Amino acid sequence: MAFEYDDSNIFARILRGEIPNDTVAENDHALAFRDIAPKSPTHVLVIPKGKYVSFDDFAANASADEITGFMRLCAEVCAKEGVGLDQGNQGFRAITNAGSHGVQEVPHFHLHIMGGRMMGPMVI
Ligand code: IU
Repeated sequence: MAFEYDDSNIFARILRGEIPNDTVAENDHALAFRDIAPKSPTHVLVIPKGKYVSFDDFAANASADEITGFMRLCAEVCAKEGVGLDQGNQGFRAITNAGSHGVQEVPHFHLHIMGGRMMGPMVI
């Protein structure tokens, strides 16, 4: 079964400029913005500009340029937010939820980059 992208999802609307967002960084292939309900001092969502439902959709179907652009923007966010390991920061957690078992709320692939506090153990 193919991945079915819903153009009415909230992140698609953000990408179309219909809804404002608190942008942290952007490049040709991805946008990073602050989560509207942050669960940690740093809580940034990184989304591809292309129409990908979930991590597995993006991993299977995005081009090499899209994947590189997405990943480099993640690195830029870590550096900008002062959580990346390269400058002696204390680190972060990067997670993505997929589908109903993953408890994904918004059906446009996004990576949560969370930091600024000690995370708890992974909850399963
Ligand atoms: P999830 O991985 O799909 O479960 O997470 C969706 C996230 O999107 C969640 O942390 C929300 O707070 C966040 N979010 C947002 O930043 N802006 C919005 O308008 C909406 C959700 I709706």
